[in-house]
Amino acid sequence: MTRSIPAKMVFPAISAIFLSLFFFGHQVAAQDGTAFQKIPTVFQGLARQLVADGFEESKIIALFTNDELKFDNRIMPRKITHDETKLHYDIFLQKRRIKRAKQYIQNNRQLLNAIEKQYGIPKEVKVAILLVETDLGRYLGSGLAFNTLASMAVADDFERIKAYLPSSYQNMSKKERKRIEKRMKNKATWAYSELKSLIIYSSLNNIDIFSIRGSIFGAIGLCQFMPSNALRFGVDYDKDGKVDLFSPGDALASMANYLQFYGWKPNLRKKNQIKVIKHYNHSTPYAKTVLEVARKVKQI
Ligand SMILES: [Ca+2]
Repeated sequence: MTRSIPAKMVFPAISAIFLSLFFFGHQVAAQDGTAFQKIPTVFQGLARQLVADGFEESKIIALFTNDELKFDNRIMPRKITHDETKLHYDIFLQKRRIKRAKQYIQNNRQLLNAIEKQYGIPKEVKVAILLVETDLGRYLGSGLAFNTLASMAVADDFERIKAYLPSSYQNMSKKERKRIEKRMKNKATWAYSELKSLIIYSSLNNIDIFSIRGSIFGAIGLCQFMPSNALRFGVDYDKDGKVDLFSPGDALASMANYLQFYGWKPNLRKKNQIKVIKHYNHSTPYAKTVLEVARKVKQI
């Protein structure tokens, strides 16, 4: 999952496009609020906030009255209790996975070589990331990114999610509870920002937002970008007019663009390669696994 960037860093050009797509003083046509009553109660405040932040009211109401919309109480507890150090990266070094990664390179050699030539990131590194992130596109998440991010954005009330936290969280000290509450608020704010990026991404690229699957934390596509990164680093590699992170060309070029931005260059020492990959996922075991998979894949 790529680490997201602060909203203020999103390119001004994107903001300009965003403005032209979503503003135009649509608030002038704002309805009297009765339309909001059709939105599930848990999401009404969020929908109003999006409109207050400039999104077109009719579009927001359409999103939040869609049949696919679902609130999931389990998202925030998962985010709060997620422990990167407990993930087992060893499974990605299994022979059968390495074999499939090699096969993936064989099947997509032309595309991978062209992207490697353009961005300078070895194809084995990109395919290793693809393997670790989505098992080469086999696992793209079971939920819809919109539902995940919207559910996280409204879950800033401890009492609302308390019942869904593990038993070890049920009898916390006051100090610990305060820490968790603060963390929840930060995550909810982060999810709100990513939700806005997702709405803009789907609109800019003319992709139905309710067709976009995401990880349990809202990362999307073969490359598992957070939506803010999809906006900032997404590349329309196959030139079909949209950045579709579920298509191999766009996803791999976007990934290469991201790694290049964060400092990947030829002949980089291993410790610096690790540094760059940690921008993708802030975990040393993750970065080391990616490089080890790449090394094994490269072996003939
Ligand atoms: Ca494209």
